Amino acid sequence: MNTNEILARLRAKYPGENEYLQAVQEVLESVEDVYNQHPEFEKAKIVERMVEPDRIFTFRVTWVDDAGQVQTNTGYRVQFNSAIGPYKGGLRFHKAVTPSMLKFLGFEQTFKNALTTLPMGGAKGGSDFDPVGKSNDEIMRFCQAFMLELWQCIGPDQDIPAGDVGVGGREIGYLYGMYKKLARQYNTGVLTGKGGTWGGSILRPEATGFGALYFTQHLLEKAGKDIKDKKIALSGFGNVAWGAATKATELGAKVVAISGPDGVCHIPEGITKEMIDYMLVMRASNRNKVEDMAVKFPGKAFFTAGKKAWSIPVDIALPCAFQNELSEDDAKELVANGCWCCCEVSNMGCQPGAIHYFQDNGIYFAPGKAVNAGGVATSGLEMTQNAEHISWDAQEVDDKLHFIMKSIHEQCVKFGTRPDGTVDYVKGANIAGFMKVATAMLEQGTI
Ligand code: 2IT
Repeated sequence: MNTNEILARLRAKYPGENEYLQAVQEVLESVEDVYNQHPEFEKAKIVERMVEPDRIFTFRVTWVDDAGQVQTNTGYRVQFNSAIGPYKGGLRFHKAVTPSMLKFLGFEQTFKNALTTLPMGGAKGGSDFDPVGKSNDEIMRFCQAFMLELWQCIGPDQDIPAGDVGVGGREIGYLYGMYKKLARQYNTGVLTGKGGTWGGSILRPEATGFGALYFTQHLLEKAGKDIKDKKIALSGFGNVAWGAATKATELGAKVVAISGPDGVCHIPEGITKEMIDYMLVMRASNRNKVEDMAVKFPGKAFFTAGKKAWSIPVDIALPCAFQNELSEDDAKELVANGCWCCCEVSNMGCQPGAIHYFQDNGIYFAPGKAVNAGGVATSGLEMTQNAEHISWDAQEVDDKLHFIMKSIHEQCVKFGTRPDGTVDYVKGANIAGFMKVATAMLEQGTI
């Protein structure tokens, strides 16, 4: 494989699609050596096929706001790869959504889903709809309008969307209600992240954050360290950050910083149960302001405008919000303040310069596609429950999630151990996911 040649071709073909090109570059650089040991991959042009989505649906979404004004957004579903299972991945509602962003996320999803040990292909979808400042009724009307188009593209054995940034349990409820009306079928398996009384997995809301902490625990255990009493900074206050804060606190760590687009909240004594509960209120308000935490808990949480979570001295950094949210400068500031571990929970949360800085300075680093895979893995468990018309209790789901995160960590170690015994988790995760998808593509012929 000539990585540079492939990248040059993609850059010329997709100019300006920087996040997608960044994601592809990282995977190709990781797998190059292994790929070259398999001439059958080269012959079947596996990489050239794998970097292109199978198809992208684009559709207009028109809805009426509370003022009676007609609004139009664009909706997308990128069905990236179905070599090892039906398309699976979240829906993102955010003003910055473009087809290219969803392409990068669908590409990453393909490898992540392969790591979960479950049979799921990769997809991503969403819209440039901005939930900030929208009322509950506006959210509902938008979800209904979005599903008017999306329902034709999805199905329990075809493509199974879920939540992502801006799409949580509430949105999945509205989406499912409209799907059911259009399809005239109670097809529980068509979406995951459903409510507990109508086919949802009892642990799905917590799963991404919980899984991330289980992975972090395995990484620390391999490094001979313990999470107890360690200081943690995390970004965001959505569903993922909430699950991560809950589990980190339960394990005895101290979450001393959370952040939002407006700035950072420093919580010197560590986040409390009341504050963690309040994160849900902040998310549901659609205000998107972390300052609300400091207003609610004066004397305990201190807000600084315009600063990131990475400005607070901690042991462990957990980016939980958005891609490229941690820059090389942020990495330098973290390390200068004593940080020695960064587990990416957001998809591609760290910029390449930050990852290189961490790796070059012996900081433990693990990529989002391994660390956050517990979310989609629990979606996979939800699909199994729906297909079998059964429901597992929280303990059973948590046990399975534990087992999956342990297995993902083992795959990273298997494929990522360097000659000196340390682990390159980026390489390990990429090779493990790649080998599974590439083998399936090869066995299924040239299609
Ligand atoms: O990035 C992700 O893995 C998700 N947004 C969850 C996808 C899913 O299908 O549960």
